[in-house]
Amino acid sequence: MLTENPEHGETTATISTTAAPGAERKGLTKKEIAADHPTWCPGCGDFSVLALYFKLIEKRKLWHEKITTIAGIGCSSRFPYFVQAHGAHYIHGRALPFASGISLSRPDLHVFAFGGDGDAFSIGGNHFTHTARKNIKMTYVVMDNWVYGLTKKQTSPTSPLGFKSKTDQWGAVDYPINPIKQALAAGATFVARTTATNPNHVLQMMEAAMDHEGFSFVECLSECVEFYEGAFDAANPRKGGVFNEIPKTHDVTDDLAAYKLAGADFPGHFGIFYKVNKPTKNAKEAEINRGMMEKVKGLKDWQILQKTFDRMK
Ligand SMILES: Cc1ncc(C[n+]2csc(CCOP(=O)(O)OP(=O)(O)O)c2C)c(N)n1
Ligand code: SF4
Ligand SMILES: [Mg+2]
Repeated sequence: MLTENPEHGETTATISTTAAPGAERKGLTKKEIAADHPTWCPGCGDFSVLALYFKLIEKRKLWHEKITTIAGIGCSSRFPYFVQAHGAHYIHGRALPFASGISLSRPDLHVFAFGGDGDAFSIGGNHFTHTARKNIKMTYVVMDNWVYGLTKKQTSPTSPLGFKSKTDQWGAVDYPINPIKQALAAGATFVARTTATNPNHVLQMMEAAMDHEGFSFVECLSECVEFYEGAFDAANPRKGGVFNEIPKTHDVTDDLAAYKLAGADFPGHFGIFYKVNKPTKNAKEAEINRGMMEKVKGLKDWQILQKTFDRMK
């Protein structure tokens, strides 16, 4: 159908992202969304995240051309290969700038970025901070396994003290970062935590993140069975651990309370730590664009160029 593009004031052919009652198009089936066979090790936590992403697409009736799946480099970042939709397996640590460009230029798309703890907080640490503070609309799911999986066991920024790896043969000596605190301090407007062993909760967090108007960050514990087996057993009731949801009394608009909650010893809490509504960079840029379009209304391209040159004289 033809609709007015609210961001640019143009008339473009667009298709609504959700099927209205009686609409001809049906939601996608898992078969239609799944691409390649995942090449992860059997038992890797990332399988669960992928399965729940498919479920989200199915449940929310998102269509191929309305989703984009971006990732950096790492085992977890192979994600877009396995999704039958637009996306990119981009550069290590650079998923967010790439996803930002898409989000800002294509307001009609749902932009999802996936990646690992190394990708997000080591090489991509700067991009994480700036994407969060700019409040660019997208959902970023970090599959945190506390290790560099793809490169076969190096210490990551979330590896706990004492973790023995190829880069810390005598045990990690550097203090790990806390992804939730990091996201809060950077200015993310939606901050949540979940674990791949609790599928219902993962889906719940991904849905809430997708519905958030702004930068939504979800830390998802996802075990690397090859290089950090048992890392998250303490958060898994099936392995004798506990899954503690954030208390119902927690005020999600209180950043200090969220910060305090995030400081609990592992396994800590799961759920939404923080959620506030703040204008996005997308909305602010769209406003500037609207103003500029108004100024040049009715002018031909060469006349706009001439105006620019005149200003430069
Ligand atoms: C610029 C650059 N530096 C280093 C690498 C090597 N490298 C690839 S993936 C990776 C770390 C992956 O760890 P993480 O992001 O936690 O993902 P995981 O494999 O654990 O899912 C590294 C160091 C690279 N590909 N590019
Ligand atoms: S190495 Fe670890 S993170 Fe990578 S696929 Fe295997 S289990 Fe998953
Ligand atoms: Mg990792």
